[in-house]
Amino acid sequence: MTKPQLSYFKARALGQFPRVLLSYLSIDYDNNYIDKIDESIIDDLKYGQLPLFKDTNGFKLVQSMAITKYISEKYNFLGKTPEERALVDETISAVHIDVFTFIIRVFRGVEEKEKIQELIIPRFFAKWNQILGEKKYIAGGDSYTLADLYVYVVYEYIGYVLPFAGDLLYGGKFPHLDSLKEHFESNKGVAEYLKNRPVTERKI
Ligand SMILES: N[C@@H](CCC(=O)N[C@@H](CS)C(=O)NCC(=O)O)C(=O)O
Repeated sequence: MTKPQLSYFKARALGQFPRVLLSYLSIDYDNNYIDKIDESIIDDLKYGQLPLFKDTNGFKLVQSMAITKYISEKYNFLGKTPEERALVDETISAVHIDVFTFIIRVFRGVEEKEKIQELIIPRFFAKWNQILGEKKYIAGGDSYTLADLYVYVVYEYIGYVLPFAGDLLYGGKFPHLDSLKEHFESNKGVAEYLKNRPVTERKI
């Protein structure tokens, strides 16, 4: 295997974190779109779930956060000090467990949409905007890390899945988050990924 491979459905959801990461770091990878989990892949899926990352040395890994951390560690994108790395963990947990999961629950009608404005925006997006205004990088330090990438991805994603949330967030209301988005989207690899990202049937 000459290239690492990322397998995930033709959806954004959890696959977008490793896909954007691999693109941002200019890693030449096989972006393997899966229609359904069948016998061709099931044996590689430890818990029967995607995403799956296969490295060039044959190493296989599932769980999106483990995948993004593994790649980031290899490419020095995880933070330089124990404190910075801890803040990266803190941020990606907040993005994945608290915000991403909540977005999906609102999309499915399990949570009330009002909670986006009452809870998710003030508690998370406003805080990240404030941190970026004070420190430039979400995890402090002197360079972008996986924490910034996770915040960018979920900032872009929320307006896609829940357009009303985009109206509450975008267009200068959170200028530091807009600048973060601009940073990632002006990256050549990410721009290319966004251009080629397939339109999905299920809007997640
Ligand atoms: N905690 C896991 C969750 C993985 C997960 O829920 N994957 C879903 C798609 S988003 C899946 O493969 N579902 C298929 C199934 O459960 O049969 C991660 O972060 O990777």
